[in-house]
Amino acid sequence: MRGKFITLEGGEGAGKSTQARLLAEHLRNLGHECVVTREPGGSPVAEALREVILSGAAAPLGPSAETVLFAAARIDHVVQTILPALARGAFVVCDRFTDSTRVYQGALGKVGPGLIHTLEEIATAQCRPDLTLILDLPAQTGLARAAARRAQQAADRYEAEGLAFHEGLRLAFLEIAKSEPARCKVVDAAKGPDEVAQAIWATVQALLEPAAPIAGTP
Ligand code: T5A
Repeated sequence: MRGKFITLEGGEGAGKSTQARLLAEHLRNLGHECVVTREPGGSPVAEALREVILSGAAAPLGPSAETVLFAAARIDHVVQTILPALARGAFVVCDRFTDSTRVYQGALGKVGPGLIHTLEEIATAQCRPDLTLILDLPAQTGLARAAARRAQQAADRYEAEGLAFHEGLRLAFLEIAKSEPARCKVVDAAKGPDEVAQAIWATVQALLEPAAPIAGTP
């Protein structure tokens, strides 16, 4: 049986990596195989492309070229990491996926929906998340958390954008949640890590339960 594909999305410092780790621990404690991965990255070629993108080296090429690079990384990630794990029946918990492209490059980078959609089709090979958890919190809070974590290190390509950009990200993620309510669940990420983990677990549990039989069927 195919495994379950769960993605975590949201702005900078929303707690995606922290919650991916906590969710994987919980699933493993229950005896499930769980692969934790991330984008950009998650496979050797994609990790190499991550360095290029997040260093800002590709920024002068413009948002469309960056979108192509994210898609190229995703192709390798899906083929090398995600699909094999799902085929084994494992849970895959992924820190960012296609919604980040829709938001960062699409809504904020002004790359047209045609290119975003075409590259998404090519890169995902019909591999869609079963559940997307959108970690929502004020942009300023997320940026403060991200800055505290990186200490003296420089902000990366997108973290360095201004507050208006990050507030725009938040709104764009909430728009996606509104347009795809069956797949996306919004989680209040301003609470403490344990409370956020509990809210996430309540949502993920539904994926573990077998679907109720339809009345009248054998
Ligand atoms: N990108 C990515 C695109 O533009 N397009 C795409 O298609 C894709 C896939 C990735 C960048 O690439 C862009 C988006 C990003 O800018 P990244 O380094 O992976 O870069 O950055 P993020 O995904 O933003 O990850 P961060 O590491 O910044 O944030 P997280 O993972 O959301 O947060 P986390 O868990 O590392 O926590 C940050 C700090 O806050 C603390 C943690 O201990 C940590 O110190 N924390 C909390 N503190 C208080 N309360 C809580 N509930 C907390 N949860 C965590």
